[in-house]
Amino acid sequence: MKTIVTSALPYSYSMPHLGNFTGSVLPADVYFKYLMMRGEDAIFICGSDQHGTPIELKAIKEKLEPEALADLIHGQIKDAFHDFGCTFTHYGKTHSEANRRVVGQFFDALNANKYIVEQASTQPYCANDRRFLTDRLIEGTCPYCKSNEARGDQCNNCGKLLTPSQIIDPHCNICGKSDITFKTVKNLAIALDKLQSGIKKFITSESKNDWTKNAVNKSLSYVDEGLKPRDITRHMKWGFPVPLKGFEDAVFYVWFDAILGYIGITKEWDEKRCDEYWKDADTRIVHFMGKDNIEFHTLMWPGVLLGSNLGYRMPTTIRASEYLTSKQVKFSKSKGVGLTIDKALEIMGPDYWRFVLMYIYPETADSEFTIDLFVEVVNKIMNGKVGNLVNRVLTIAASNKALITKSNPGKYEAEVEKMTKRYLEHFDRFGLREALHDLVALADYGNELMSTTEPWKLAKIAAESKDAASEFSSIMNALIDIIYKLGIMLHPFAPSASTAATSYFGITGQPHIRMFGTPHEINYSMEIKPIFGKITDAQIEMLEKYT
Ligand code: B3M
Ligand code: ZN
Repeated sequence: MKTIVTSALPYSYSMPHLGNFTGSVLPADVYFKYLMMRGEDAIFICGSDQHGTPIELKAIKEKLEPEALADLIHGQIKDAFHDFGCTFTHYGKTHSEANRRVVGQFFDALNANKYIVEQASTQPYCANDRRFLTDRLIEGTCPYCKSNEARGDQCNNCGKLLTPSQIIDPHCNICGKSDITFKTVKNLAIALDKLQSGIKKFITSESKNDWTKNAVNKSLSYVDEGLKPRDITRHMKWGFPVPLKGFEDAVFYVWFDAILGYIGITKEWDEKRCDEYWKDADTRIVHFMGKDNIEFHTLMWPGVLLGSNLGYRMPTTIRASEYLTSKQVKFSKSKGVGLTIDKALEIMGPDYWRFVLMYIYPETADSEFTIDLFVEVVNKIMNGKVGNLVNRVLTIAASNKALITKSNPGKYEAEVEKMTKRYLEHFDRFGLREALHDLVALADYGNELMSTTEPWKLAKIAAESKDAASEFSSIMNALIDIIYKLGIMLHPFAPSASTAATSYFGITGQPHIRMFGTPHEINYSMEIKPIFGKITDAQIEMLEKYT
């Protein structure tokens, strides 16, 4: 079986912040690393979402071509993900020749299959700026939840899809004025109404594959309300031109070519292997995203795939995270301020962020990031529980190596095995945060074993007492086994610390789950160094700058 893992494609108008990263790229990378440890045939696809109004606007402001700006930021984002230890099979972009071809091919197929309809819609027009206001350019009050966070396409607060005319008290996001009139324009739309029964069938059958609850509930409630044709073109300049007479002034709507970007980016990676993955009946497709991206992946995307009927696989698993929020530290992508991922790495190395963010990962409910929590997880858990255990076991073992003899699995091994099994089971059902907590539980078990049995005391009397010697050896075998396994289990979460910990056992490169069961011995010639450190006051001060 093949697996395609994707993360929602970050908009390349500004650097993602920690909340964005935790919502999709990080869990996707953690899961992909797990699949690699399992030796699965998997690829990890992501890239920059380069079209859309915000980039066009920012380009106008910065007097750049939108493409030049989008490529510039794309490069910066790509570098930051690399620095974060993310191992994409390919990190591409949506404004590529490969994606342009994919979009054209799907559009033609949808059109030939009669799923493209013309829709006249009234579009907001700002008389002051003399332009149509797309998506994010119009803001106002949401007709459903009455928050003032409604945008042209979606409410930021309740997540409902919107059309601009539904917005109450709209204003223009460029000039801030309410000098808005609605003019009639023609757009092309995908007839989701005609695809409704297929989409519903898809949701009901595929959601059995570990979809997050929010994804199932939201998708079903939209389908039950009844789907409507959804525009796939926009009257603006930046984007892929629409290859149809009468639409020379329009481009494809950013979501249409972004969602197809999953295929376009895979083509950009490898034209031939793309189809080997996407068209194989045995391929599993796992999409990670934030909860605000659900509808696009569970309604529009399957609609595009079903309606085009080009033989590409439908999504298998939808993993939509809740939000990582922070009242204390600033997270804002649209404003481009706050703790962005590149800035975060100037403070602490990638392992610390990855571990902490997954430790509080908003898997089933929003989760709040605070500096205190960050400090606590780094100091008490990473360094205090995991790092110290690895260090102490290595040190005690190194100074008493003659006393440690290979023994049969003792009473502790069964417990250790149960704990690693739990980690694997959680991972297999996408319980990423739980898997990390299982890892910490194993470290707790090791620490408890150490403090209740005090092996260093046994070592001292081992010369006189045969019982103490054998007890020491059996405890040390268990502890060594624990730190060996912890080293492997750390890989998806803290890859560098995992490399450091497993290197004491002669493992070079990426660890593998099957190594759990292989014999392992400490390489005593290596210098013992801590795998994690504590956060310093200077680092805390740097973090506080973002409050
Ligand atoms: N660019 C992500 C966002 O809403 C959006 C995802 C596209 S996934 C095809 O920030
Ligand atoms: Zn305006």
